[in-house]
Amino acid sequence: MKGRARRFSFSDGGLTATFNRRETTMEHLTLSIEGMSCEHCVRAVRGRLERTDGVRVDAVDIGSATLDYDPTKTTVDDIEEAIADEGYTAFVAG
Ligand SMILES: [Cu+2]
Repeated sequence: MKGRARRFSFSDGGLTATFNRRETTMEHLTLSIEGMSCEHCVRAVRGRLERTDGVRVDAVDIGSATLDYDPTKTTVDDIEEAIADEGYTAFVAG
């Protein structure tokens, strides 16, 4: 019965899409960051990312950052620009 209910829900595309949006799918992102050289840089980048709407910081190290972001609130470009505002150059790793 459970399986049947789930199947029915999946066959209703509109309803499923609405439900998924409300769930909010976070995207994972790993950035390489040029220009970072010490703990001050780590704090500057971390602080800026934490103030960026829709971003949840996982880790910031010298030269890299990993985070999750809500694509309905921000974009990779916005995140890279925020880091650029702090004076560093970020790009998607990998
Ligand atoms: Cu530094």
